[in-house]
Amino acid sequence: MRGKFITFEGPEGGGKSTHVRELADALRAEGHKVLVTREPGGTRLAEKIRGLVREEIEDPPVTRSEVLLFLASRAQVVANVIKPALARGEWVICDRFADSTFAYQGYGRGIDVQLLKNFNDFATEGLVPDLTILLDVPPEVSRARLAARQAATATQADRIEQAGEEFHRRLRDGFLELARAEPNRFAVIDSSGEREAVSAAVLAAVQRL
Ligand code: T5A
Repeated sequence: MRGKFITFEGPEGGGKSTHVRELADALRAEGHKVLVTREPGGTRLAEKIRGLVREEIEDPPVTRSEVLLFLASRAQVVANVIKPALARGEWVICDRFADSTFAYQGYGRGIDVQLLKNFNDFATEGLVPDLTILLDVPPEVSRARLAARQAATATQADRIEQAGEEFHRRLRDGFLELARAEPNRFAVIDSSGEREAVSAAVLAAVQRL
């Protein structure tokens, strides 16, 4: 039997990486075989693309190149990692997937979302998650968490994190609009509260699946 495909989406600092790890542990404890991956990334080539899109460089990608880089990364991880694992009957949890392209490059950068959906279908051969967990946080919470993490780890905001406040507001609204359009696929969880409460809401959404 084909495995289940779950994606985590949302603005930066929403707790995706944290809750991806916690959900994977919980599913493994129930005896499921779970593969965790992320976007951009998840294969050798896709991890190199991750470096390219996040790096501060003199000639940053123009928006159209940025789209193509994310899609190239997605095509690699879908073909070489996600689809084979699902075919083996494993559960796959992916930290970001297609909705990030629609939110960041579509609502955020202004590329036509329908055009992005068509390109995305080409990259994924039509693969759609069984469940998408949208960890929603307002920009103030997102900024505060990222600042705290940067201070703790002595790191800097990457190229996309540095995009302005208006951009981050648009992409958050974009995520919420995507969720409203597909209520059966999305579970929207307020991730500004306590971590334990968010974990419980994530587990409840997966239980329904
Ligand atoms: N991108 C990606 C696109 O533009 N288009 C695309 O198509 C794709 C796929 C990827 C970047 O690329 C962009 C989006 C991104 O800008 P990334 O590393 O995946 O980069 O980006 P982020 O989503 O920014 O990853 P983060 O690690 O910053 O955010 P997470 O994973 O949402 O958050 P997490 O779990 O690391 O938590 C952040 C901090 O908050 C704390 C954690 O301990 C951590 O310190 N935290 C909480 N604190 C209080 N209460 C809670 N409930 C908390 N949950 C977590």
